[in-house]
Amino acid sequence: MIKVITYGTYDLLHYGHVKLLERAKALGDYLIVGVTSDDFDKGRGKINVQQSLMERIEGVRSTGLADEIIVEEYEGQKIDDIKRLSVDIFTVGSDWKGHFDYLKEYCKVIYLPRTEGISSSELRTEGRKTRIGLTGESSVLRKYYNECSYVNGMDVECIYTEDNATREEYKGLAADSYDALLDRVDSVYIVANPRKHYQYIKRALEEGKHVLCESPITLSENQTKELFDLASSKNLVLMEALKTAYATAYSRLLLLLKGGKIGKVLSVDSTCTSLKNVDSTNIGNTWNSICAWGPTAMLPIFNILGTDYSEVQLTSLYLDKNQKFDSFTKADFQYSDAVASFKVGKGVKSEGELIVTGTLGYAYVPAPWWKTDYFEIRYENPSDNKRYFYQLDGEGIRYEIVAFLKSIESKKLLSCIDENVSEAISRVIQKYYDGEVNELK
Ligand code: C2G
Repeated sequence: MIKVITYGTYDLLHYGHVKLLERAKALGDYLIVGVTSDDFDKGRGKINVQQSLMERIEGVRSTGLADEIIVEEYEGQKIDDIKRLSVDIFTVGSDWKGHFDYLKEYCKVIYLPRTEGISSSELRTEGRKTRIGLTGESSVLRKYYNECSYVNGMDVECIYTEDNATREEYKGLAADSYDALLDRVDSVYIVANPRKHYQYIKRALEEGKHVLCESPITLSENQTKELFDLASSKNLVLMEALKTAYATAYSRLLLLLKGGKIGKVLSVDSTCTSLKNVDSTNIGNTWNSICAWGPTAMLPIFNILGTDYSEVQLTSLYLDKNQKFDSFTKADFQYSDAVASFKVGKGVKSEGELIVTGTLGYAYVPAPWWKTDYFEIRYENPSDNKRYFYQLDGEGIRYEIVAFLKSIESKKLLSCIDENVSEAISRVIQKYYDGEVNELK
């Protein structure tokens, strides 16, 4: 009996896939099809897969061509499978020509003709296409511009910025005003000065546009609530942009903690600082510490302990008190059964780590924890410690844009940040702006 094996994602199964499977089957007597797991695809940069693993397996099964279906989960697995399943022929489409020649040591390798004119990427783009406009003055805008290019269906239509250098850089895309930008798009990404967020978001929602807005959404809890209500009444997506929430390492850490890996959590302590020059001549337009870093630093606190704290105390060092520019803020949260703290700074430096203290052990995420691909769970006995590594592409921004696009498409909020977390972030920031702060002199 000749055993043949082939692999693929098989997203939105189409004629090209079926043809390939038919040709593969014809090479032997028994066909094994390896369907890629979501993690495996993410690891090789295929972040845009639309169907779940189960749906994709079902697609392959429905062709009736596979005698056996397996899941491809890790790099190097093909060699293991070929040996374990006594495979005679490995085959794949000609788009991979030469790529799998290393398998010739274990079995015959055949590249089959690929069907031209059809692909999952085209099908994905057909079903979902949104024209997005980017607005704001921060250099983060550039990162979003670049990351959108990795997401099929998310086309940057235009950019509105008051920053001359950025406008010059994206001359061909520049819109003359925010309203002109809204006229040309279905959705908007906002990274303007946080004081402007409320007006910008409201205007976009009133115009029927979906919104992805950098954290904090607004500087007041009520305004944030009001905007979420407005979005939901108009069936629009309003999503807080906080890339860390989309980093695989971070979301896996949350799952492990929920599963009791370190016992009961007693304390969450996060630090985020940057030493970037703060332009003291343009302080009004510069993001202060609490806005630039506060939301990121609060994210693990609210994700792990919830938003129902009984008290929070803020202590700040001001660079310019009139303009409410803090170069450093420390917050201490009191919960009924736990505590938490964060330290944020601009023009101040500390170790940017995240530590979660539990009754059995602790989680340690090294600096810069907000864009890490790695963490450790540590115990009293170091030989029990475990290290966890994950893939991180585009600092998480890419996955966030995919979630935004999928939310628009499915008309269901697929944000990793619950509304109550966004509201709690705004609540703490409001406290800061209301001046309920101990001041360091
Ligand atoms: N294919 C084809 N014609 C098309 C599209 C795809 O013949 N128009 C083939 C591919 O060459 C591949 C199979 O169909 O052999 C599955 O394609 P994908 O789902 O795109 O999977 P791919 O990323 O090619 O995965 O480990 C994974 C494998 O290396 C291949």
